[in-house]
Amino acid sequence: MNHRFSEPSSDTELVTEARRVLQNNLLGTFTKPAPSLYPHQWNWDAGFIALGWAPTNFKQACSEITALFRGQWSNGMVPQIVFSVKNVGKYFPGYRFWETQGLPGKPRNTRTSGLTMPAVHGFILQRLLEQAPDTRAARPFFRRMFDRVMLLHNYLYTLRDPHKEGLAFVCHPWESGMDNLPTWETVFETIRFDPEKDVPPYERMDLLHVDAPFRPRKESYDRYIYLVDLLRKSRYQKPELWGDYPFQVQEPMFNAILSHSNEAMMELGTWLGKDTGQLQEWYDQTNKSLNDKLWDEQRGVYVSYDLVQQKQVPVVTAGGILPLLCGAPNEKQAERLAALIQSPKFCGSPENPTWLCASTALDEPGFDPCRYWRGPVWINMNWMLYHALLRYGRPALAARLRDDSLELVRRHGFWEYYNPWKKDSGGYGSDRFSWTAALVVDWLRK
Ligand code: 9WN
Repeated sequence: MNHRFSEPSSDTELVTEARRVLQNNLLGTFTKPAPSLYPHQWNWDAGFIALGWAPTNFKQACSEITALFRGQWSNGMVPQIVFSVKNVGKYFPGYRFWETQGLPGKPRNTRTSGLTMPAVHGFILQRLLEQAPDTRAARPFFRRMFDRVMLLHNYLYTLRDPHKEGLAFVCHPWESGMDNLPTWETVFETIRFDPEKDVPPYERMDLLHVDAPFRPRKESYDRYIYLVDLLRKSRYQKPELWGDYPFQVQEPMFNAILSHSNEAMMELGTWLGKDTGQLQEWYDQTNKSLNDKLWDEQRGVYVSYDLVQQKQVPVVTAGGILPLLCGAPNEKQAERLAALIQSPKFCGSPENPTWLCASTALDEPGFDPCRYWRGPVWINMNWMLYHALLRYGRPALAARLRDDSLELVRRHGFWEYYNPWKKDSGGYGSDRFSWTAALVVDWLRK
């Protein structure tokens, strides 16, 4: 069901409504991503959500990050989900399914999943510092978090980068945050398993909240659960596990975010008087490898690389444009990426135009405008693309991404994702979605 504002809603009304969404999703130390679909704390959500609190409640913004890092494992991994103990909402896979309890290295007093997510925390911290009402008072928080984020980056550059290339792999689609990209289907086609025998019994909860055509198909869920089962049987993250583990993919957005966080951490580190040499090394190496290994010259976009099959996965997604965020592309590449967003692959045609920016290119065989990550517009992607395009001196195109995002929210409300086709415009997934609200606040803050 699509909620509409009584149009036209002013920016002030929009921000007031956005703050109400965050307030209603607040569960004490953290804010859940959505009222019922996602009742716990999620990793990259926490980062975007912190930006929504920062202008009016800086303490809560810091609390989001602190609460998330309470779940950090001793090897540095920051989990995809930190489960709420109080709020036993219906979510699958719940805490027990992950079998992480009692694992050495997992903090005993928190309940977490066994995967990680895009490392947005470095650049979120930098943006929080810019908004700190009292930087002196906030210094201990930033000092603590700097060390925690260093541990996380170290984890990604050691346990997730077997060839020491500066490119971390994801071991599950959920780690990418873009769980249902057609990219993963291409990878899964190479993985042999029998859904009858190799997938443990499970019961989905997402379909209690969202209609099936807007969520992943059963085949995709079987694959997600198959991988979780492999990981939990191996007790997670043991270096020797990766030898024959079938899903190891270097994805461009995941690495662009990590790289951008490295450069943000360099600034933060300089302010804190820390040595930033390691961050510089990581930053340089990741940007170089993004270009050497993930750039697809024919398509003029970055694509994923399957470490098991040792080949690129040629699927065009919005994530493939995001290395603009960390400064990896040269001007020629940037020109091709900017041209790609404005081409029919993302813009449609004058007769059938879109809102920017579809998560998967419109002409990909796996494109689906309403099924999550197969095509819908996501506000966090648009927010990152906005900053990426500003970095490369394209303010008009950046403004278009921001304006399209705000217009979608004005017309439909704070949805998890939106149909990119203007003729079928609408919001899907969960309504009153926290990061949509938070990033509207960030865009419209004075
Ligand atoms: C699995 C919480 C999360 C986001 C992801 C989004 C979706 C979860 C799910 O919701 O994933 O992690 O159950 O579908 O894909 O990006 O962090 O908002």
